Amino acid sequence: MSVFKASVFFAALVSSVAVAAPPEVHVVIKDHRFTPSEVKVPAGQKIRLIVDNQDATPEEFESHELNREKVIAGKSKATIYIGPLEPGRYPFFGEFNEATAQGVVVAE
Ligand SMILES: [Cu+2]
Repeated sequence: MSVFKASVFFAALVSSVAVAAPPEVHVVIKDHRFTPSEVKVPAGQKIRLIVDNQDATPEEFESHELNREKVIAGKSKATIYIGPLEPGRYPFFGEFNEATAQGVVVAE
């Protein structure tokens, strides 16, 4: 490999590491409930929480502990970045259906 080819190769390698996406965790909203209702995530790193609202009505993902609040239209998905988190439990709820839409992120 020439010096030029080698440097292109290493530049590509470094940039692919730099853009590595944070781990993804999926949660479904259906019948005004979160599934799973307990979401385990690794502590100490940024997480992409992808919330798939399969209900026809909008829901608002809200968590005081995670300091997040996001309206998700019916039949659509939203990405919510959380963390890096200390180990612990971080409750969340659906503000539009709080009686049933309850969950918790567990960082460990
Ligand atoms: Cu709210």
